[in-house]
Amino acid sequence: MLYPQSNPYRSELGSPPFWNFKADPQKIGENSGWSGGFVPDAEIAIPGSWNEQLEEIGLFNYIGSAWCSCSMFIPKTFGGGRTWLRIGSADYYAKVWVNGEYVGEHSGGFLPFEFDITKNVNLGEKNRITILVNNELTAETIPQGISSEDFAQEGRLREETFPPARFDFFPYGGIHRPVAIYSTPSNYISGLKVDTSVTGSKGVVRIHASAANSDGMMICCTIADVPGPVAESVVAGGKAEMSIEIERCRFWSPGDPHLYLLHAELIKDGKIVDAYETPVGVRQISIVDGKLLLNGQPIYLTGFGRHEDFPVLGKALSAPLIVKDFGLMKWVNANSFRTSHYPYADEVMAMADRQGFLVIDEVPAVSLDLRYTNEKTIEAHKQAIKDLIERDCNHPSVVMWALGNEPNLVGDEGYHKGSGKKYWEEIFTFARTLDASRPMTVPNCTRAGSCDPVFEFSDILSINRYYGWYEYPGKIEHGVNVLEAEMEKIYAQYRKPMMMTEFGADTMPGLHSISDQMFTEEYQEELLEQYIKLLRSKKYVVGEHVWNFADFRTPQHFRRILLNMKGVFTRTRQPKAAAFKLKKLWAPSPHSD
Ligand code: BDP
Repeated sequence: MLYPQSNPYRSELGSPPFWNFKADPQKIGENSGWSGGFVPDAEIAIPGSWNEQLEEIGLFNYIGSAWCSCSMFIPKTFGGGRTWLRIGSADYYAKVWVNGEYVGEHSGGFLPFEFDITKNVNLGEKNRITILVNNELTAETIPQGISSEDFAQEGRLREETFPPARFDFFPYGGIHRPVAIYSTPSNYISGLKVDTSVTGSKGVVRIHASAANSDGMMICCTIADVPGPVAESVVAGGKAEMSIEIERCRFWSPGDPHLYLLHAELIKDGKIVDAYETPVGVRQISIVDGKLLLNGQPIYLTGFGRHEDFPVLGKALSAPLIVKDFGLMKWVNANSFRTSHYPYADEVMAMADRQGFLVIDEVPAVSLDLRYTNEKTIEAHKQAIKDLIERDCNHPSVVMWALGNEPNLVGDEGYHKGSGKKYWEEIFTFARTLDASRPMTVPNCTRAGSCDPVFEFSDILSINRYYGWYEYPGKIEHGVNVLEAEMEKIYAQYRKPMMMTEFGADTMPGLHSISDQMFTEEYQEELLEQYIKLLRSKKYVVGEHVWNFADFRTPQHFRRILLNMKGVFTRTRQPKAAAFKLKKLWAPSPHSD
């Protein structure tokens, strides 16, 4: 699925900022004909989560169905071929009608989806888009859900959160990324996948194009500012393959995130009928002799696990916030981040390409509880991997896939007695068929321990540890000693590069102490510094990601004061003392180029 763009052959229309909204807790909307129109409870801004936005009408903790509807005028001159409706993301399920006609549905949050609405729209008129969104999760969805009853049955009442969740971030509901209507010609380029490699000073760009209704037509590709012949290939079975070599190539890296512009044209009887262009960063990622290499040079990742979260917006895309967050990450000398615990917006990934950030791109399989997985869960997990790799495989910034996060957080014994190995073997094997060019990992948690089956399949051993916080509270030094012993044990067993994907401490800005006291700014600074000292002393460590970039909202629980406070920046992006400490520790980034 290509990101929409306007050019002489394609047009794009963004949806209006405010939509009609109606919660549907009894799920009566479909039978009551709301797909054809409903009396709204409120207006909602889209992109936007309903929770904080519509708190005043009681939707702060709302988990369930809700209807969103808007009207869009589509000019007569729009397109002329096919018309598409693209939804940047809806968490976690959406069913869609155009002018009262059903056009499709989609399960799974955090990723875009689209429908061909050519037959449903009236050009030169107003058209009504109606979307039913639902943010309920089950044992068979990715991420998995949990209910109050489950917590009670498992005797885990003290772990119960409100709203109930298996993960430590707020389960916002809504349409979180932009909605657009766009057009393509009827013969059109439907996919443009590139992979790149580095041979000496030469860069090779292999292009795997797809085109619909175009067999026998020609696809021609050029790269702006690169002299040399056009690469061209005839479309057969909807596909065309070609490659372009760039002599004296400017390779993409954090120090020089150079992007070439690839331009593709679809040619029918000597006439251009469609065109599409996409930025391409030429770079190669590899693991050699226990080192993570970018274009043959070792790289060391400094940065954060993050969240898409901000007051009022919830999980909504906000362009100013993207600019701010990248500015702060640059300021603090981070060179990378992980899209914990789900795919981030297309716009974030494109910014990472332009600014030269290295990204660990994560599938939303967070805190999987294998006691409750079945064939449907594993299929949903594979689909989520497929969709993520398909969407993000062209981004040079993506240096690794995280196929999940912290499986077996509950500490089930069966996980180590076979269920874990079976599950992860199937998942890794599947993922590797989709992309052989990037390392894959799954961050491991303390509960899953030092012989977590994910280590066997991961290219990089990713560990999340909170010694000096959840374990050994108040005792940073002891925590770091325990961590060192555990790291040595894991490394001795698996002999692969290791990365600390999470470490940190909740911190209330303004709390201070001259002795080690949890929640103070000094405690966070000290813990991060001690961990980093240890990590730097181990040759097999290839990166350190602090948890978290900024404070973020969580479901309610006695261990959270509304937010997870492990941010190095507050939720509104003010620096805590640790931000200044990291800025020093990360300047200049130790092994990055
Ligand atoms: C880790 C999880 C992360 C949590 C963090 C914490 O990966 O989602 O927010 O712990 O407890 O286990 O702060």
